Amino acid sequence: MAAWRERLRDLTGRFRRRGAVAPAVDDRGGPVAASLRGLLNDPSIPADVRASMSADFRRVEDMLDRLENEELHVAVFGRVSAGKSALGNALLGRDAFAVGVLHGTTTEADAARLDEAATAGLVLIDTPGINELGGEAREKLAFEVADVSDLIVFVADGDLTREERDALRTLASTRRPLLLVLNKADRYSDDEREGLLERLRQHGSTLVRREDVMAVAAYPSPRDIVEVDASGIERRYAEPRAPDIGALKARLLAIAEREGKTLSAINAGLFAGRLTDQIGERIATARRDVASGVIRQYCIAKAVGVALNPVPVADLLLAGGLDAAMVVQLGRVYGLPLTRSESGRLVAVITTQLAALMGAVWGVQLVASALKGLSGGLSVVVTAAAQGALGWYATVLIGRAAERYLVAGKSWGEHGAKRAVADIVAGLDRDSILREAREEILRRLKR
Ligand SMILES: Nc1nc2c(ncn2[C@@H]2O[C@H](COP(=O)(O)OP(=O)(O)O)[C@@H](O)[C@H]2O)c(=O)[nH]1
Ligand SMILES: [Mg+2]
Repeated sequence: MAAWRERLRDLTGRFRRRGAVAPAVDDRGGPVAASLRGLLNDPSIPADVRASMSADFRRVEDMLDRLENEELHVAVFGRVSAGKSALGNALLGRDAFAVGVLHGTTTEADAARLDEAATAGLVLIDTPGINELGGEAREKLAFEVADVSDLIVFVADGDLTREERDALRTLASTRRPLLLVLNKADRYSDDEREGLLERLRQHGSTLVRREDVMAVAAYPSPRDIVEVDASGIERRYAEPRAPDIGALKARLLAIAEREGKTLSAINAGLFAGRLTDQIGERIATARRDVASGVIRQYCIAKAVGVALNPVPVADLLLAGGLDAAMVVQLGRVYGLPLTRSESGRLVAVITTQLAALMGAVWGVQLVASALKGLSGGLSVVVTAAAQGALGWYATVLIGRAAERYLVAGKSWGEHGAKRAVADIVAGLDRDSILREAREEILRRLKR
């Protein structure tokens, strides 16, 4: 049985014989833990992506720890002075957090582990309070807290302010189990308390279940006692009162019972899912950058080659050897190796489509664009630069089309090669590519 469940049982005064319910198998955190271990050990994640996301990977390690150890992380959230630290202490049964400290400078969640109870796996996370935080900082804090906790207790000491309602919404959006607690119940009459609880239930109506809204007194004010003895002498003293957090403990236990370690599993799963998406995006970006570099190298090679050795425009697309070499390299970038003949066939498909487009759509206009901005004089250089620029442009188109084919897992998609190539042509800014090419070529020819 998970140690934190034992701990919660102790808290509520309900005992069960230790070892009475032994887990059938020790699956070390279950399937989510297994997928986290997979993510941590995935050899296909490039080292630079891993390095740029090291903080996230550390968090995955923490979550894995938590899953394997079956810890339950409970965060207290709310305004300064609502009694978050006092409530944390009451749950822990010891003074782990400073109470009554106004506006500490802490901006990060200050997590305190139980020493003895830490082994029991119930971890309370105290937070600095949301007053004076702007909307954005408040959201950030809420997300940070949600990320490290399995369950959030939102502590208020009266009706909710606007900022508290915003924060409650943000927390609810993280899909963590959320309890809404009215603290300092000892300050209110029964009627006042019921009225306030009803207000809180209304505010939380779509965010928190009715039964998850309750009143507690984490650190009730001492009772003033006046005693008059037999001789009529009055004696006054303050009698400390024990915390009244029974309702909250019962609720925590019920949720813990109901969801058990799946709580941590769900949260870890959500985070790992987000992380996997981010890793995917970074890998895609990194690959695209490398691919752009490869395409540019071949653009320069082709353009300079053509410029030094002009060929008729119609033949530009036929000089396919370089293109095939480029496509082989692009295949490597995308982790989908192509043989030389596969890549030759791919280039042939693309150039056939390009040739059709060139003839049908641009023709003369394209040549005019290539010549634009080149001042006369050295007509040979002008023609060479224009032709080189066209070669460059053709290489970009071929490279981008091949890239698209590779990204889709070696497929042209449902609309086929013709449409895919036409999309690439339409999506690229022809004139700026030609301009860049001419400048680059002229720079190189002048050298
Ligand atoms: N009357 C009463 N006062 C409380 C209760 N809980 C906390 N307080 C007081 O509220 C103040 C703020 O408590 P604290 O836990 O430091 O609030 P935090 O800023 O949310 O961490 C302290 O002076 C506590 O003594 C309670 O249940 N009843
Ligand atoms: Mg505090």
